[in-house]
Amino acid sequence: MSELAELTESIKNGKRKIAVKIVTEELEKNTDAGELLAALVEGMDIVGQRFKNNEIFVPEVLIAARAMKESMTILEPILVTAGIKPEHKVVIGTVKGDLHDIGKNLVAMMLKGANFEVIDLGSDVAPDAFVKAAQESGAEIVAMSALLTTTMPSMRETVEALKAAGLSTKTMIGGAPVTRQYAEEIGATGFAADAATAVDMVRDLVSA
Ligand code: B1M
Repeated sequence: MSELAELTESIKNGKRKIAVKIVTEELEKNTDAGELLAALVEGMDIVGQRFKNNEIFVPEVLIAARAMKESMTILEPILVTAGIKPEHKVVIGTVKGDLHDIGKNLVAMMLKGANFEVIDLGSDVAPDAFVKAAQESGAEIVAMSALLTTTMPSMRETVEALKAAGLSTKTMIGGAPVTRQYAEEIGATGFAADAATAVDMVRDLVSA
């Protein structure tokens, strides 16, 4: 098996130390940083697919994401020097009044794994904070998570606040009580039921 294939495997299986070792050694051998990034992203893509198919669950995804994150810590400065940077930005947060951030963090990690620049505003994020972040970053997408039925209206308020600010930013929503029908009702651009689908959705939205 080639080193790149082994790197993909190590992410897929959440083998953090092996992934970090391969990235370090390959950089010493002057392997192209872009190729290493592609191998890492491929590993996270497989993790996303397996999660979507219920073949693995949240803990395995978190372990893989940690392996990805540590590998990226080493790779990132090299990518920056080489001028390779994420092409698209996503602002993400859990909406106002809502402190649940485990699902949102999972979505953020998977997006980073897919090489998106993620501006994570955390939880309990007010509509105007989403607007400010979208304006300042120029992100193409604002992604919102809600776990409480009582905080879902804040998604509508955020969609409206973005429009009122004259931004053409696309919006994606998700979280256990959120449905596609609700997304349509409030005028959100997209809905995703899980973190892997969220990555597919963001890819579709930025290429549309
Ligand atoms: Co809370 N809580 N909680 N809670 N809590 C729920 C959500 C609840 C369903 C439990 C219950 O009653 N059965 C219930 C909500 C009822 C409702 O509104 N329908 C509830 C309640 C009522 C509350 C409090 C009000 C309790 C109280 O104080 N009386 C309170 C509210 C606090 C607040 O937010 N203001 C509260 C507090 C908490 C804790 C702080 C203790 C803790 C949160 C810790 C944290 O997140 N840092 C907590 C937890 C852990 C839960 C449960 C047990 C687990 C949620 C979770 O993390 N799931 C939850 C019950 C349950 O779901 N079984 C519950 C795992 C996570 C990976 O899944 O977030 O759904 P999830 O994310 C998924 C998808 O939804 C999707 O992708 C993820 C992975 O595939 N997804 C997106 C999520 N965001 C997305 C965004 C996207 C796309 C997909 O695009 C942008």
